[in-house]
Amino acid sequence: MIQQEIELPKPLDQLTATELERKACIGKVMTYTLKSLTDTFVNKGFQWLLPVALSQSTDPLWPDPGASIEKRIEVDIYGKPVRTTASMIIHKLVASSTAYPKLFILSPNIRIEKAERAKTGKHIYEFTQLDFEMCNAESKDVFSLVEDAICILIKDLKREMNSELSQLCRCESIQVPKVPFKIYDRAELEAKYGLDWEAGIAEETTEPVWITNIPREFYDFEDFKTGKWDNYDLFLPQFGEVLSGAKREYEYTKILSKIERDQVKKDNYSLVLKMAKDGRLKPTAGAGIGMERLVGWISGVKHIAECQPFPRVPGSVQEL
Ligand code: ASN
Repeated sequence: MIQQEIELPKPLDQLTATELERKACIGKVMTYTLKSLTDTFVNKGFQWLLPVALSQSTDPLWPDPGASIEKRIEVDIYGKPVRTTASMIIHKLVASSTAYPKLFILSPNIRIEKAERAKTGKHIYEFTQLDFEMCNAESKDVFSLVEDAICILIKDLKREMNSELSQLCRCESIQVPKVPFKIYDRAELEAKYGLDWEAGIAEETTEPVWITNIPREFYDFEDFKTGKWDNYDLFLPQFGEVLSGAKREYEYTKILSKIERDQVKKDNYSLVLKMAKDGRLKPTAGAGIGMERLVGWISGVKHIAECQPFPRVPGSVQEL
């Protein structure tokens, strides 16, 4: 895809009066989006967990061809190494297998993306996921939950945020999608569009679509017989990926063999391995919605850091 030349979002103190107005407008869309989605999850019986920032175990983000992490942050506290949260996937597996069968978290994720990703418009080095997990659930349960949450959100936004959407010139482009969303297999898309299938489908589709069967981290379910992955991304038209998730692995031997295959450090995952070995890890499914991406799509931004009060553009560090 031809990368459009985009201006990088500036910090608050450098914005003109008009730019501040636009910023405030996007801020209102963010507020309403957070309200609508958290209401939907609470109404559907999910418990709202608070996030953590430092843990021994975090998302390995490996092997994922989409990941481009320049640096992994590790510090010592109380004589032990901890990492900043890359995603709360491991916490979700443990929490939804024990005290919180249906949970969600507004989780700040730190991923120090390579500086050359500054102008993709889709990457920021700190972002927030609405990360959720359900015990004894499958992919189809996640699909219908997310489709419902997005339709409620867009319907309500069009009613309650009409003036903001019109200020952002998004009244026409944002419509309540048709359900169920179409499902595509990544292998099919690769055959059609080649390796740049992500850009291909994002440009072509006029409705949100699910993409399944994407090879990635050990915690997503992989059928060893067929080689297919029971996982998914949600792609938005003219935008791209806004959510990723999966049905999860919960069997000890599979998790162990995948960790070893991927050459991921086993010591960082000893708790989840022990729980799986003891039969205490349950079959769950879930996903995480990138909040800046979702609101960025709704608002029609060129760069998702426009949705952040304090932009986290790869390669640049500001005072705030
Ligand atoms: N939140 C994602 C999931 O639920 C994981 C990630 O962000 N890497 O699968």
